Amino acid sequence: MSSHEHALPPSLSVRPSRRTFVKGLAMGGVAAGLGLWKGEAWAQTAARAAPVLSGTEFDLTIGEQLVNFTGSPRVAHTVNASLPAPTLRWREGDTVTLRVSNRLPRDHASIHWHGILLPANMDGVPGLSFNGIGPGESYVYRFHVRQAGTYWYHSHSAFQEQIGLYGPLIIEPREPEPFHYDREHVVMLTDWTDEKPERVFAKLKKQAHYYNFNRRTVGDFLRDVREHGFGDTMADRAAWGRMRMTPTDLADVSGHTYTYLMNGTAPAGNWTGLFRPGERVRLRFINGSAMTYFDVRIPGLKMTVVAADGQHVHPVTVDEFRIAVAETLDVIVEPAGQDPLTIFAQSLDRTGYARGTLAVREGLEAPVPDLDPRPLLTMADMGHGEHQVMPVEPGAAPDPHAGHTMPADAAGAPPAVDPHAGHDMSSMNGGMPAHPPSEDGNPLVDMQTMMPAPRLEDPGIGLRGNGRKVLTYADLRSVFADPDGRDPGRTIELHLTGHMERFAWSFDGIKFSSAEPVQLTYGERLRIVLVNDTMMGHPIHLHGMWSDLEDDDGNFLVRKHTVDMPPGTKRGYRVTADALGRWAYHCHLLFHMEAGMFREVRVEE
Ligand SMILES: [Cu+2]
Repeated sequence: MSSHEHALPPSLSVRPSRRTFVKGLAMGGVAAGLGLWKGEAWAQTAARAAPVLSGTEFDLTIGEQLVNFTGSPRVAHTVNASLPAPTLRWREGDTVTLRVSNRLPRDHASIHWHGILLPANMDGVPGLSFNGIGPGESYVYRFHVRQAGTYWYHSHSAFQEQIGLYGPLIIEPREPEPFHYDREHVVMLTDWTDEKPERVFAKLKKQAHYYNFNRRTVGDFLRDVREHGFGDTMADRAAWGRMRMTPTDLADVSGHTYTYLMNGTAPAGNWTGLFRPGERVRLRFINGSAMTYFDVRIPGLKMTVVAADGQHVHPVTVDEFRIAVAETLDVIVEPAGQDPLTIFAQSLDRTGYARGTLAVREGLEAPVPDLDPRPLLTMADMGHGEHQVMPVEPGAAPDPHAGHTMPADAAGAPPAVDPHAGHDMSSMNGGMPAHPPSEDGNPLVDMQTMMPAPRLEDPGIGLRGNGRKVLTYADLRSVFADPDGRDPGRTIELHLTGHMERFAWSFDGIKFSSAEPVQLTYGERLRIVLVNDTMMGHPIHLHGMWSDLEDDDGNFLVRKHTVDMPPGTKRGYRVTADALGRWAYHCHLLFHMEAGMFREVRVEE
């Protein structure tokens, strides 16, 4: 028995057979149309670039398509039989018309244009923007393009985004850009699973640790005792035990089921982007994953970040960046010689990677780095720098040095924090935040952060002090001043909440199904403050309007459409409610959104 098996709970005696990272097939990808699939003669085709469609009129057909990334054919949902969907190229200032036809036999479908400013009925969210596109039906999207940059599009129906319905969206600017480049490549990073996403979700609901095989073992424990002493190790373990999670809970779904794709190509397939030595190459990174944060670097090459979420930023040169789900980053690289270079995108939990190669011709490859050591989430990650960790005893005063505590124990223990003490705690403990009353005694909430901070300059767990210059949000500065200019007229604070074991995710402990819309007044400038009370990162996306991230002092920092919220952080951003209608506001981790971390934002006169 391997050490992994010792650590698995008995309920997991039936496990996926592939316990190592799935590198996929060299020639995997879109295999054949359904006509061929029904016969016997389907064949793998070589990894290929998704087609590029440009202009102002687009016909997009959603259908089923056979793909094969691991040796087992599976049905994906695709646009124009392509995975990723075709790269769309628009021009700022044009009016685009997109006829989207749904050829799925049974399911409704939709396309949402991520990060795009448009009328609410063009946003593609079933239930808010429209009713979705029924099987055999089509929907015509038409709107004026008011921005430029790197974006993407994806289904907003059920779990279609996990099974292939996503593609890059590039908008050419009207004005020249503040940097120069000779060629460009889209680098779209996604996660693929051979399991049906409905089944993945059901397993997470039943056993949230299902895909987390990285349990610590007795051997690890003894090593901790050697290194840190018995008392500290015990205290640390007791604290983790009370949280009902393990320090390796970095991702809900891991490389044990996921194959990580670069432009629809598994690592073994080695997607390749060509360059000539000395060229300046623009790479448009898009994280189109359902659930995976990627840490990206190109060993031997510096990357100069020039845009984030499609919007220009002051250039900043880095060795590595973390890209949250739904974010985009544009970088310029200058490969000087003939040597191939690996684009290495490891998952945050270090259970796998996507990779590809920059090369002067097809067929070359460079060494692929080992995965970094798996980071351990410590209590100190949760908003406080001290390595002092104390378990919170029922009824005891909360420890201000512990990052998180539990508001209520679902197993029946008394709450660790007095549910009525929010304001008193603030005065008692200085930095202690007030939590919304809806979190108190809430069976959907098992943690609260005690010392939240913006931590904009923190590279994040697993990237600190790794010897490389890692991009942080503090490095991202828009090239323009606050485009609105008004001070926010009011502040809305929302807490990101969850219960790890129940796989329950929500805002303020209230799931979407029982929540009232967030009401905004047309034209107002307001501030949204998010506090992450959970131990996972959540990329939060507001549709239809920009999220203008503020720095530690509340000044405008950078314009984004998706704001990542690492565990224990508190971050503020400004929103101009300049788009009437009903808009989605949610965590972009697909299974978190589905579990309830979603709100309607309603902008009314
Ligand atoms: Cu989330």
